[in-house]
Amino acid sequence: MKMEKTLAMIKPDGLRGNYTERIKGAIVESGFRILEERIVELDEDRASRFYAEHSSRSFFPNLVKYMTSGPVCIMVLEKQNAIADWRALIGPTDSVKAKATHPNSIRAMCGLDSEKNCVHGSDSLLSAQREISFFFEEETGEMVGNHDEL
Ligand code: YYY
Ligand code: MG
Repeated sequence: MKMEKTLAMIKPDGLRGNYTERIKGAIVESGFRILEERIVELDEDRASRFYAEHSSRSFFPNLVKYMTSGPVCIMVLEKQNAIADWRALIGPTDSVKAKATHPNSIRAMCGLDSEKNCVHGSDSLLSAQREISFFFEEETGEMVGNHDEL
C-alpha cells in the first residue's frame, strides 16, 4: 500500500456541534497523521468551485449555502492508503443511511442527513491532489500533496 495524503474537512455543522475533538481523536486513533490543519470560511465563489463537479445538481444551491454558513476545518491527513481509509472512516454520504448501515462511521455519529453530513473526504488520488492544492498551494505556494507519486 502506498503512503498517501488526503483532504479531510469538518463542515460547518461539525464545528457548530463541537465534534472537532471527537473527530480528530478518531483520525489519530486510526493511524492518520494530521500534517496541516486550518480553519477557513468559504465564500460563495470558493464553495462553488470546491464542489464544481456537482454544479448542475438540484442540491447544489443549498449545498453552497450550507458550506458558507460557518467556518470549516480543513486538514491534510497522511497514512498508507489514506484516501480510501478516510472515506471508510467517514462512511456513506447520507448520514441517515450511515446510521443504519455504518453506525460507527463519523457521518453516522456526527451528521444529520445527506447535506449536513459533518465531514468531507477526497474520493480519489486525483481529487486529493486537486483538493489539497485548492486549499493550500493556491494560497501558500507550498507543496503538500501526493506529488511524489505522479
Ligand atoms: O463525496 P461525498 O461527500 O460522500 O458525496 P458527493 O456525492 O460527492 O456529494 C458532495 C456533497 O454534496 C455531499 O457531501 C453533501 C452534498 N449532497 C447533498 O446535499 N444532497 C445529496 N443528495 C447528495 C450530496
Ligand atoms: Mg464526493
